[in-house]
Amino acid sequence: MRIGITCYPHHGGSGVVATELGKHLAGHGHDVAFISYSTPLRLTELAPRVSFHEVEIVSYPLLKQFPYTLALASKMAEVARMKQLQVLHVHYAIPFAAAALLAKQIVPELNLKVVTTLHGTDITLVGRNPSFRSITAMTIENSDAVTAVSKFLKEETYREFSVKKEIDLIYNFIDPDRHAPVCTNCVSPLNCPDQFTLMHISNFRPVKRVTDVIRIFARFTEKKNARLVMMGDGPDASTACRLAEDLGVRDQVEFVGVVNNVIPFLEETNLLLLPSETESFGLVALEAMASGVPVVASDVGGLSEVVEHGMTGFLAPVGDVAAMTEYALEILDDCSSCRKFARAARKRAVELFDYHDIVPQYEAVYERVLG
Ligand code: GMT
Repeated sequence: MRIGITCYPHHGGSGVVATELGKHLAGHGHDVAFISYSTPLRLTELAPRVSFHEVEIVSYPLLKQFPYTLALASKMAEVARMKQLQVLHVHYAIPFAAAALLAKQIVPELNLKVVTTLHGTDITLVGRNPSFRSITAMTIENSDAVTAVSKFLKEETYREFSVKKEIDLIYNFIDPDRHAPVCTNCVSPLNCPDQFTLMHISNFRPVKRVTDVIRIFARFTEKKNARLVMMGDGPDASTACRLAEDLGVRDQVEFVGVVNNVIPFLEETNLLLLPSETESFGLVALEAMASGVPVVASDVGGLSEVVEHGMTGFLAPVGDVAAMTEYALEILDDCSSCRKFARAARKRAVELFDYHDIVPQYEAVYERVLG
């Protein structure tokens, strides 16, 4: 098949899923064309059958806000014509589904099919906004197929938008060979260190509650020697840094910024903290688990579909930093507990979210819409 993929190219789970999916599809012999304003973060090199097409951003005094959706739609149509695309698969509804539906009308002769994957905040935050609510519902109804990355998100979409469209549940995935503990049987050589490494990965937006991460870490260090790796960047990074200073733990917290390859960091991590306000899936939790890293997260959204409470980590109510600290201490209490959680985390990630099982589910959706 010939598939066009559009996503947000900067850091963020939806871009990661879109890019990894595209690479695996090309590995299965499909032609994949990425269409965006810059190269997706994880598209570090173009493998055979993968191409990248840049949407040009032009400036003109009249255009105070550049109409990206229109430029993207034109580019999608141009690339569709050039590459004879059959499917446009957009990751994140706003504004990509609308752009794809426009592109479909620009080149009616191609009979392009639009597949929209809902990732989370396109439904739970942005799509809900009155400015986007009706267009989000319209694009869901008019896509040829719609997929959601968790049961929670699928149900939330029906609840929030009262759409009739059939939504396929297709979970996010990992490559078990790439995301692997350093030593599969012993799980991690670092799972019983003198100093524990805790990690948080996000875009540091308010929804991620990064100050909760710092508070949990500060309480944790009252009992255990530890360091905290804060990976990513965003509006709340400086607030988190100030709080670490105020709580006297700044020296143990490293802000490493946006990182292309999280794997070497995960290999040195004992526990991931993800105390989000909302999380449709929590791809970072899955990537951590695949690397044998247990997770303490908030009990929201689709996180309970990823993290098995009491087995691969723990879930606690949003904002309950005391409970999350206790859970972190329980997991890292002794070597056997560390290993037990690490093994279970790896096992669940591989059994339920292996790309070998998930990517064919997307291929089945493409085949279905193409009739
Ligand atoms: O978490 C974000 O703010 C980024 C967002 C995105 O679009 O990249 O993440 C969403 O999609 C990810 C991939 O499907 C999910 O793993 C995240 O849980 C989801 N984020 C939220 O629902 C807040």
